[in-house]
Amino acid sequence: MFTFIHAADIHLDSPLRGLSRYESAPAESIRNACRRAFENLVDRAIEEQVAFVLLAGDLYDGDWKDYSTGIFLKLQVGRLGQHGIRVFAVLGNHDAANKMTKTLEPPANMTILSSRRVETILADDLSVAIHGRSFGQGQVSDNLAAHFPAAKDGLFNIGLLHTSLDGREGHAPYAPCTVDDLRSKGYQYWALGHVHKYEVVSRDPWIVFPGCIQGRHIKETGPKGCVLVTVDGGAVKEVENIPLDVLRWAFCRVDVTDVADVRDVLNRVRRHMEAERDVADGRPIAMRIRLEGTTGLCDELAAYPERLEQEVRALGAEIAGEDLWVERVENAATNRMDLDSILSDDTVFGELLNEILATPGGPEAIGGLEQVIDDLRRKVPPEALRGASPLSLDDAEFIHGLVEEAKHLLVGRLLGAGGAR
Ligand SMILES: [Mn+2]
Repeated sequence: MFTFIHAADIHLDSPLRGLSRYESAPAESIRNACRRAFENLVDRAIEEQVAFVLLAGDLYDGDWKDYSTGIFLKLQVGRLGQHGIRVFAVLGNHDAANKMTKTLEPPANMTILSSRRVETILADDLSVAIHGRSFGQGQVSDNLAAHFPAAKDGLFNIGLLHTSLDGREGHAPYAPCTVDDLRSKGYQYWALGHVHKYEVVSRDPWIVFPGCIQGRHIKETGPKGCVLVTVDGGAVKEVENIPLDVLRWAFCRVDVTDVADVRDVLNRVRRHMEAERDVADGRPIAMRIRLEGTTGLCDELAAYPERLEQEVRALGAEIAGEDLWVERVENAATNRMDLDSILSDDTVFGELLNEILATPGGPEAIGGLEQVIDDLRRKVPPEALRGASPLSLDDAEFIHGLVEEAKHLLVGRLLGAGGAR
């Protein structure tokens, strides 16, 4: 019997895009989170006395800024080496062979499989064969799995590959292949990477995406880590998902249907915050709050987004101190009923609201808007144009969304100020 760890998508020293927009962001702890999570992986591997560690691509986020990234890796993989633990890795689209201009010799106990052909490594002492192939360039559209050899009889066969499989939402389609392509090889375990969310694709054979080891932005929510695989008698006995993350991202959708007042809204937000804090197991949390549902309070909430956001931030501080950072507050609550009745009123106020809401969202349809966007493009810092939620000023759909938001903010303020109450 032996165990191994399968991890992927470490994205060491991934740059923090967009975070500088938030003055309250715990940028330093997010910056270091991937390194801390990798240290956790090494600690766990030593503790479990695993036979080896598999890294299925995107160990690095891209070309190193300096050599400290490589030195960090040497240090951590070196710790594994001191305990006789080997590391087998393939390169993915982020750290493909042709992307890395700075390199260091890999540590003696680490093998990076070839990007030119499928390579098979035999660990005779364990009766294991590891078949894998690295990405030679960032964009691989070939089916790499097709060239993997058939399983070696009498051995525990592992396929190590960075792939989007038959397509996964939010992930570029690299090295595409089907579950049947993998199944046809007769391996016992496929150690995949690229998809940042934990997924057991199949149990016969085992085909697993461990997910990334540390969430880096609001699209990477929930626990992140690796899997610990136990092999007994040439077959997988157990696959355990192990969290390694040091900071957790949470996207909370708070239903505010029928709330009585702002205090009521905050009470509902509080319940979500407390629930997330309780499952985070002492880790700091970066949280986005999105209000949803239908409420008579909608306009009041929409009219003063800054105040709402500050109330929510203050609540986060009350509940978990510096361990809860509110990344953003989104108000998607609606108030159809009230608005509908005013819009059908034959008053000047009703007409005004109708006119605002009828304004088309395209920049070409609103006089002067294109000029405003041009000005904006010159003024915003470049990092605001990149990252997980960039200001996509050239994206018509994005501009449309902003115009819609502005319309509802305006209508909310008008309803609050005059007509409705
Ligand atoms: Mn990838």
